[in-house]
Amino acid sequence: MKLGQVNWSGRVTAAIFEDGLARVIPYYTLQELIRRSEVQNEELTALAGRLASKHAQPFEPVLPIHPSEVWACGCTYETSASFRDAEHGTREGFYAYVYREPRPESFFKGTARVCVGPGQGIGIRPDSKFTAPEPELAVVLGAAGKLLGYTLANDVSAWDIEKENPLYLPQSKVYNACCALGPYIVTPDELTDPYKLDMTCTITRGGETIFSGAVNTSKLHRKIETLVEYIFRANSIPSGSVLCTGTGIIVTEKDALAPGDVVTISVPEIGTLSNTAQLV
Ligand code: DO4
Ligand code: MG
Repeated sequence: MKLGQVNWSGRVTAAIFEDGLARVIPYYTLQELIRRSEVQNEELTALAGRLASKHAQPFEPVLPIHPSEVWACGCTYETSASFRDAEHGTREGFYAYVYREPRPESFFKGTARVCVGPGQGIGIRPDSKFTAPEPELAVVLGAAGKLLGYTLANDVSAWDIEKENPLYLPQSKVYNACCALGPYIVTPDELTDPYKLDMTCTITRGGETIFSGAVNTSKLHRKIETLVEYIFRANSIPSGSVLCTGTGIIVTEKDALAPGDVVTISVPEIGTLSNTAQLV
């Protein structure tokens, strides 16, 4: 099942997406639907199917969930770790260490406040000269880290700020419109193997493609369950949160985002997430 949200009757409303149309689930956001499924112990897909309108209509997907929290993991693909080590002036092997060691890198990416949906603007900090998209597979988590579904994330990052000093990582990662999510959340009964997804990313400027990259999630160096287990250690993350699993597509400084650039991330099983970069 593909779940998400639409604007219906002036409110953000949960919906099931089928064949290019949407069936709204009146009076529920996706967060509220998840909470209800947990309170009454009913599978999310069963509850959604039961409450959805029978009438399918054309709707544009908006932010698929207003997440309680967004967490992210890093250096989960070899390309991300080796690029960062090569870029970094001070400590050789700093990123290779977390790629190799059992404990993954994880960080707090923000809340719904910093999230944008399909078609909305992604942020470039005015104090960054090298902001890059990080296309990532993301998971939506329920109570106690139950995996409710998969979506796409853009962990937009001010890499020059991270490169200046690793202690600046939170400033490179967390700011207005730093996280795009969408277009849909695909439930695990429909997406049974998250480790064989072809992901592509393009950046277009003035209609011309200036960057294109691809990765298969088979290159993800960690199991998603392991990443979830680590972020939940001594850390009671609320239901309806999102975990981004790291980037395997690297955009270098020559293709640093400029205002007006369009970033498009696609995975056929999930959909296409497109956002235009803007100064925030
Ligand atoms: O180590 C810095 C962040 C890494 C990251 O966000 C990624 O690999 O996706
Ligand atoms: Mg990332």
